[in-house]
Amino acid sequence: MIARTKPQTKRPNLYRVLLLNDDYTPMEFVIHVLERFFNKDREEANTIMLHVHNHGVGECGVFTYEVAETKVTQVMDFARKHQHPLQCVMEKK
Ligand code: TYC
Repeated sequence: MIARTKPQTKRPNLYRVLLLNDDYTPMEFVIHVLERFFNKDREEANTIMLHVHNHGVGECGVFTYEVAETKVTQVMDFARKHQHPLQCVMEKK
């Protein structure tokens, strides 16, 4: 019998975390979310926020499943706490 070995490295599934546009969440709040939960500097946060504002959806980062799920929960809890309708979702890459 010839023993075969599979290549050992398997890449984890990755998930995009996305912010969705709405008409009510203040731009400044979205920038703060991007700084606080996605470690963006002010300039990049502003760019992403404007992209979402203009295109309806935008990527905040790419993570493994558990990390992505945690980010979504943190953002949704934070938005709810401040009574903003901001929506954050994840999708498989
Ligand atoms: N459209 C919002 C406004 O004009 C700003 C906004 C940007 C809201 C990004 C949500 O994910 C969002 N105040």
